[in-house]
Amino acid sequence: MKLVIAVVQDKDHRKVTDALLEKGYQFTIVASTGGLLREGNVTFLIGVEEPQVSGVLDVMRAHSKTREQLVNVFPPTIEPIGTCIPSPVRVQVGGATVFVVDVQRFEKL
Ligand code: 2BA
Repeated sequence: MKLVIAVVQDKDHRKVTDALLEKGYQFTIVASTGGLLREGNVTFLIGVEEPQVSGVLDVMRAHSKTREQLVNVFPPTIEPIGTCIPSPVRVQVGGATVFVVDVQRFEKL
């Protein structure tokens, strides 16, 4: 068995949820926050047998969009706090960031 861990942008999570349900996958949704942007995203935990992994990845590909976002980067400075000017940098976010890990044991107790 495999566990697919997929981080999806907030804007895409409903479409991904609907598509996973439609295809009959079982999953858990965890509210999460990106370390860089500090914005809400959604992490899906999807337990599947190995042959189903590619179907899950197809859903992620089909429903998670790549977007550009501006992030403020504060330059390292010796100026007093409050006097440095953040410079906005464009980063590309998404589609989905996906990890596929082996499940050693799966039980419903
Ligand atoms: P964030 O951490 O908010 O990152 C947003 C985007 O900023 C990333 O998009 C990436 O383009 C850029 N970024 C983040 N950290 C970076 C770094 N150290 N160097 C260069 N660019 C960086 P995505 O790659 O599409 O990631 C979207 C979200 O997926 C991330 O939100 C984070 O919540 C999660 N994620 C990505 N990679 C991860 C990893 N290796 N481990 C755990 N979570 C990850």
